[in-house]
Amino acid sequence: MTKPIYVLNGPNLNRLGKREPHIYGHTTLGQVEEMCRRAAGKREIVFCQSNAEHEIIGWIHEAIDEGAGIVINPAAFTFTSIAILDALKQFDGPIIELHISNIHKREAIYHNSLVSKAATAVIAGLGAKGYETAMTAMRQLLDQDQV
Ligand code: CA2
Repeated sequence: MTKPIYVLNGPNLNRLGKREPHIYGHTTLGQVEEMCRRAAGKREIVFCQSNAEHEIIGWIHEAIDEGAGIVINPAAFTFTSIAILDALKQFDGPIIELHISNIHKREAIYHNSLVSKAATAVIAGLGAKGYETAMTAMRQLLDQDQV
């Protein structure tokens, strides 16, 4: 059986498309999920969002046991959560860290990602389309490793 790709989303991303469209665009998280499912092709995806750190850690543990790859937009936890970094470090498969906005163009508090230290690759600044790019890249990474 082929293993799924986990697509994990952190705090406030459930509000996507509803507030601050000048930064995050007009696409809702529901539309992002549809986009990811389409881009995943035949591969199953587990798509989740939570405002709670412990839930995201729980899904990372699940991915460690059952998953092929992780695409994660940790939102504000990117810069604060050593717990998420520690969980991701236990994962053997590819990890793509994703941000809708270009975090490096923003205020200094958005510059130092802890999660990047565990990521295989980082995508930032492509808007919601970045999720599609991440799924395509993840499929290629998994195909090349035949996972
Ligand atoms: O650009 C991204 O994807 C971010 O991960 C979004 C986070 C921010 O803390 C990161 O630095 C960059 C914030 C998510 C907030 O989501 C909202 C969505 C709609 C309206 C307001 C906030």
